[in-house]
Amino acid sequence: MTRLKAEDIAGLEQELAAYDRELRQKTGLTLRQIACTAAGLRERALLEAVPAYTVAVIPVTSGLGIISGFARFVQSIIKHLGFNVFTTVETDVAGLAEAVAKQAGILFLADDYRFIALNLVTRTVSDNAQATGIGFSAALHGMAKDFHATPVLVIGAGPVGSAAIAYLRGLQARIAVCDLDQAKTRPYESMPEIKIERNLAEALPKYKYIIEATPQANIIHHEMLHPEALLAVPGIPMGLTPAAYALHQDRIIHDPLQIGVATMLALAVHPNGKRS
Ligand code: PYL
Repeated sequence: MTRLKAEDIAGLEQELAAYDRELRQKTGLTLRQIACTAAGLRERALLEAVPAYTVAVIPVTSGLGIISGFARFVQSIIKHLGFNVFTTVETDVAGLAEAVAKQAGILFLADDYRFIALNLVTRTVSDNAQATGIGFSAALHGMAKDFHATPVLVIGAGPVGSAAIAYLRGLQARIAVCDLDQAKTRPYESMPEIKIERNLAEALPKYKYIIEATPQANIIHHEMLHPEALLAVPGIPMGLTPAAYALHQDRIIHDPLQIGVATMLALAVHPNGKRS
């Protein structure tokens, strides 16, 4: 997982409403609808859960420490989805105690290795990498519409990419996967519905639908892409070069945290997609 920097998220809190409009325009879904679609629950079920939960975001100082603005941005995404949320004054263990003392039922906290949402009532955990993989897959599905006729190339079979593949399999999508590390693609060699692409440059122009889930920067240049490519690009750094992003940005879904956090919340509220 690539660690965010303060500048990656600076000012995005004020742009959440505009980002939500951009998502609606590109995918036909709002941020909350993407999260609910990915988590397998109706938007009404999420909204009905609002009175049941106060959410706490707990800053964590371990490892490389606090990322300035991280907790506040996570809080703003959760508030944007309609939930009561606060960031604890205390950090770490004291922050956990403060969150429980203030009746929080769902806790969001991240160290340098894991970012989780912990539901104290249902005793379940949702994970940012898994939520990001399924959230961006749901967003791409909203943009692409015909997954059944057209294969999706997943670049990177790490925690985010493998979650995306699992979600796409659930949609009976046609899937291709490419990863430099053959150990990451080996689990898919026995799956007939998944094609393994060994060479990214050769594969890219063949695919209209792409999920770029690698920690590499600048591996996708404009001329490598299918002319009608639609891309889901979770997190930072972005695999596309700035020039490729500028040329394609009306057909790209990209953010550092928004879709992942929104989907974590939907999963935390209804961990196994209980429909109601
Ligand atoms: C959750 C993000 C998504 C991509 N990389 C992950 C990352 O940057 N993780 C580190 C988060 C550290 C947060 C810090 C704080 O401010 O509480 N412990």
